[in-house]
Amino acid sequence: MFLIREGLLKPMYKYVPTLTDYILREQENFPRATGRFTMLMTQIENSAKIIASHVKASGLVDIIGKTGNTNTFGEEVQKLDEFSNKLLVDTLISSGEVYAVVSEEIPDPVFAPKESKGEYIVYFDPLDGSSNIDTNCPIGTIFSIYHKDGGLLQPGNKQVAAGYIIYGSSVMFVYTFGHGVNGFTLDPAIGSFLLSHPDIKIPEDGVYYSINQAYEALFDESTKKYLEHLRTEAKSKLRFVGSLVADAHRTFIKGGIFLYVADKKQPEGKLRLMIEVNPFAFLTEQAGGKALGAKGINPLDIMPKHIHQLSPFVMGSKKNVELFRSF
Ligand code: AHM
Ligand code: MG
Repeated sequence: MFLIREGLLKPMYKYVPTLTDYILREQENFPRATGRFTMLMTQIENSAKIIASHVKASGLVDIIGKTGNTNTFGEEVQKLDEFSNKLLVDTLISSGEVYAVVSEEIPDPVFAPKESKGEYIVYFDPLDGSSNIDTNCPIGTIFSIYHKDGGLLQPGNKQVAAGYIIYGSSVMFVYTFGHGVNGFTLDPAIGSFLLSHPDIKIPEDGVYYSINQAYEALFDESTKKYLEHLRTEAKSKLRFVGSLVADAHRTFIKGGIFLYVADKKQPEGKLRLMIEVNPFAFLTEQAGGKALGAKGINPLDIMPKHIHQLSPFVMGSKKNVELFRSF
């Protein structure tokens, strides 16, 4: 210790907070906190690690074959989705911390049994971007947490926390409690998420725009004009993975804009308000960016009518989103 203090010996290790350290420290800011919320976050963290290990192994074991089942919306469900869904439902319901969970893969909410009912409602998409599972492209888990007192249908501005886990070239856990956004990268050697991206802020503007341009013929005139402007007048670059978690994550880090707008075939868009749009709108706001929902209003202010309600979604750097809005 003395040698280190005197600068005679360089320390070998630098202390880097883990996700668990960080959540525990944040809990200290709430003097009346009971630790239950920390327990819930720990359950999500542990599930993410298990899903990450399965995603990594998916090319090795025969787990990615399609099951032939379809989800609530008639979409094909693949085995990793089913696994991740079951893991999260079972873990959270048996944790004693949740009142109910709502999964993208299940039409109705799942309620915890009377004897182990907790205080929170967790909305989640267990494995978003499922069309990318067997292509080695990034996929992710999205979660959004509410206090049970507001009931199942609450506007996004009532979220207690929201975040996502991206299973990409590295695995990252990114979340907000409403005090900024922090990102943690999984160190596979020790099995811990380490703080790698403190206080993430979306750049003021960026060159990337992300939209499924194949639907352009179905977009309204103003969106077509906006895209034409990007192609001809602005120095823009198109990036679209088809995995919201990956496209939004890039937008958080590099700036730019992500859009999944309404079109003639999907008049309400494709993304789910409570499961996909609101968690990302909360994160976007906390990272200093801007989000738009139906009719260009803040999705966080929309009172949902249905747990699986759809919504158009635009998010990203303030300047890019304002430019889109000006069209
Ligand atoms: P999923 O939850 O079934 O994976 O669907 C949601 C995904 C988003 O991640 C992505 O932004 C979008 O669907 C892509 O849709 P499309 O194939 O119409 O471009
Ligand atoms: Mg999804």
